[in-house]
Amino acid sequence: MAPPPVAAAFSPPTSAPPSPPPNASSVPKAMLGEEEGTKKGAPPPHARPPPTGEAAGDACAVASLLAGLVAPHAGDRKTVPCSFLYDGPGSRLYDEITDLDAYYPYRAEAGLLAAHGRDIGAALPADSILVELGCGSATKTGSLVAAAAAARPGGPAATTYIGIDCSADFLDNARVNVAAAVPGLPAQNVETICALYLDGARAARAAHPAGVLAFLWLGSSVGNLAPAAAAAFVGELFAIGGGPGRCCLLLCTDLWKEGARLRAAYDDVGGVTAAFIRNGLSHALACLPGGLEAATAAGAHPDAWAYEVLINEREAQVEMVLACPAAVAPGAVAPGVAFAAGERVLMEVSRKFTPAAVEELAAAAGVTVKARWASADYAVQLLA
Ligand code: AVJ
Repeated sequence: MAPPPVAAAFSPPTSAPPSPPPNASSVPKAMLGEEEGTKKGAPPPHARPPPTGEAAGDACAVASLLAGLVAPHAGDRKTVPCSFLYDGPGSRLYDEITDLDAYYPYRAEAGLLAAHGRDIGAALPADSILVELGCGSATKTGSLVAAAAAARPGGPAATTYIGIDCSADFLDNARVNVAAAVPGLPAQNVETICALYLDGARAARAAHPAGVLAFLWLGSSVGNLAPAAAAAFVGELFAIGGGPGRCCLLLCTDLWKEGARLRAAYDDVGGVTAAFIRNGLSHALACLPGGLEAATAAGAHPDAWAYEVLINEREAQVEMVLACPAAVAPGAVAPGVAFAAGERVLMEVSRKFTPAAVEELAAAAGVTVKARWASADYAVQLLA
């Protein structure tokens, strides 16, 4: 089956040097945790960005960047891996986005977890170890951990929380925040792992070979992945956990909704999202041999690229795109890379889910949706 154009956004072309593991060809490397990444600057203290691990200067990050910028198949757009969005300035801009009134997902998730926290906590296996992917400062997770602890016979003393994040900066805060939110939780029951998601999941499994692991994935970051990549990621996570019965996944997803609200959330009037996306292009260009200077000399400084938000109903996703203002000659920014005036580059995809789409994701990963809690805007589901 030919992948839809946008699914190709995350698939390295065959020329890409890094070879992803089987069955996960379109999962960003950073997410797979094949190698230790370092991240420049601080991620936002809340509302986790997608799992980055590719930093500027990282050879693999540059390889995947180049792979997305060399001439794609006819009809496909060039792409920049979304990990380039989350450098230091990008993380600060993303943090600003979560404060925007128009950016509803952050508050929608917090509201849903607040409204159904008790039920969600009680639905997690009573003996499970809570393992959060991309915990950051764990500001949203504390109440969930408290609810899970309250629902189990042994209470907080019988509860263990493990926060995984590729940025060490926030892991100390995560420990403090979880401890503060869960009175009676013994300090030794709060662990942190500085790693990419799947590496962290492996480490959690190794540290607790006999336990049931309840993976928590907040923030709808799964929306950055095309369907096949999302299924491969979830499938790999369950494989690491030991399969349903030995692990489960609490998956938070933004919901498909009318275009006007999506557009307002991703093309805010203050231009914060546009600045965030343009910063990602700056970061990406700065990693190429010609640097930002070559693009600027050609009249294509990132600030001059036009930011466009496309609401793709067919794929049920928001596409964040930049249009090049002027032709950039082949080789100017990097060997084999050229831009035409007006050419569009796909910078980020944010998939929006329906219940059926989550069912499909679960089925493709070989698991089942066991429970679902939702508001009009957002959903949390338990996969096992
Ligand atoms: C962090 C991927 C969940 O898709 O809503 C927000 C990223 N990009 N505004 C999202 C984002 C522009 C965000 N995720």
